Amino acid sequence: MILRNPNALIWALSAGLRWHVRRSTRLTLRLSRQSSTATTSNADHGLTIDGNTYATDSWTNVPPSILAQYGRRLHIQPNHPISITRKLIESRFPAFQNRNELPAVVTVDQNFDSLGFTQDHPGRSRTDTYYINKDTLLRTHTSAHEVDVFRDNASDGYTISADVYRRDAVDRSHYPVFHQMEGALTWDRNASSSSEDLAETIMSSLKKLPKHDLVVEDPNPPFHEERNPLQTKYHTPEEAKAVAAHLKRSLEDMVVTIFAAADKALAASGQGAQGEQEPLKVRWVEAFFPHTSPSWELEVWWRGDWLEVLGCGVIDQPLLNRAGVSSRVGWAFGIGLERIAMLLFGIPDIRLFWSKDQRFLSQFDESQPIRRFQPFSKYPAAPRDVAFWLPKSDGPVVVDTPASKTSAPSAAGGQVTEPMSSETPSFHENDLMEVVRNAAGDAVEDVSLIDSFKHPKTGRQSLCYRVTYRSLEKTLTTEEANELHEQIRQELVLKFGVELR
Ligand code: FA5
Ligand code: MG
Repeated sequence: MILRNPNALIWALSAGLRWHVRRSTRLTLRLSRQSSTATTSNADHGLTIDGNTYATDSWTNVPPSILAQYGRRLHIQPNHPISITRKLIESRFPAFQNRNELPAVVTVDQNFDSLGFTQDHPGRSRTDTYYINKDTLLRTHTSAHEVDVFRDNASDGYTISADVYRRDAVDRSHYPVFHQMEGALTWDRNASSSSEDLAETIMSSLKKLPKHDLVVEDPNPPFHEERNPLQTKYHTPEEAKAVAAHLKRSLEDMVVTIFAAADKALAASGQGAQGEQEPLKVRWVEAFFPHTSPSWELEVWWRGDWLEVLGCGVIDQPLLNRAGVSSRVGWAFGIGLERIAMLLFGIPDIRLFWSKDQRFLSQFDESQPIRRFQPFSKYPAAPRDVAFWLPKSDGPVVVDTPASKTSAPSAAGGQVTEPMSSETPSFHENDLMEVVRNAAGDAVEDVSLIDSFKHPKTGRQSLCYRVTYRSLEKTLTTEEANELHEQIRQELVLKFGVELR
């Protein structure tokens, strides 16, 4: 059975035992992990993050490997490609207020409730989200701050850039810590004499946006009763259409700007003519977020596949009401800064952003035009497979999660349809990903399911994952790869009771 609905409670081990396992994992960590003074963890005394100590409880699942990465603030590091990308996007929204220092520890209310996430939304599960305790977590998206910033009502438009945290798949475009930028623009209904007047105001502001000649695939209707509904209680069709048109054009303009810069960099590097870059292709696909309706995702054609770069939509009106700005109407988006930076600079692997290697860092200079990243090394890959029988159980098995797929469910919404609630999975792939990350950290480039098989007689399920080891810093010896792999195999037995094959 292959399904994807992670409404899960997987932490089968008691909290105490879990911490024990985690702590011993940390002690045996062999690959370089950034150490950070921003955090300390202690099973008995709670977790201290940015000087605040939080009690831990049975919900706690944030591991030392994540805390070790806390506090780097790559999005505001001068000359870091994430920061350069942020500034370039901000420059397309010159009238917006930019908020770039909001702390990562938020409440369940901020991250989920305030945005209208249902109680059974998969994003809330501990398979998808890093909890500090049952009320407190590491934000999974910058939307966690929307209601607070709307409540401030300091400007019509704003951006929020920040580090966000997700228990997610492992591959070249997914990392458990990454950076998002939220952007929102609202209009005050009270400044217009009528609904028609409001729609017209928005349309005339749209006409002032820069034009582009990008080919955009957008077969979607402005809204769809079942798939992507208009908020009929609050918006007229004309209002929603105007907001959506303004939103899409603004984001297309941003993408065009990014790619113009990327193209220039490519040409300057001498790879322009017959380089890897194909003509820019983008498309809009329908999406679902609890905090917008209708909603879309924007995808860009990248290295032979559609890569999702952002989610967006017409802001849920009850959300604005909760923020005390019920007369405002508008749009919001959330974009993955790593994904954009990878396109912009030609950075092939998301792990590189965390590198402290001068061969990486010295290539970026915010006072200069964007320059193409020159790979300084490519160490050999060491693939190792792990095959195992799952323990017998009636619960669903969640595998083949959409690491590189588009329009996937995620810790922040984003799926095409509203998530269905389901039983607790007996095995969730994200837990395997976490075991791999804690044991081998950045030495792993990719983890993929390569075989899934149900025994016709016994009904037992067998899974096989390929873990591709490849360090960005050195050649891993056969022994090193074997040792990491063995540690992972043993931990799968210890944690999930699997039987190795
Ligand atoms: C969200 O996080 C929504 N909060 C976005 C949003 C904001 C929608 C405002 C509507 C209004 P999503 O889970 O799709 O949506 O993530 C947004 C973007 O973050 C993705 O398009 C992708 O670019 C990036 N992203 C998601 N997961 C990862 C990951 N593990 N590593 C790197 N980038 C990621
Ligand atoms: Mg998404």
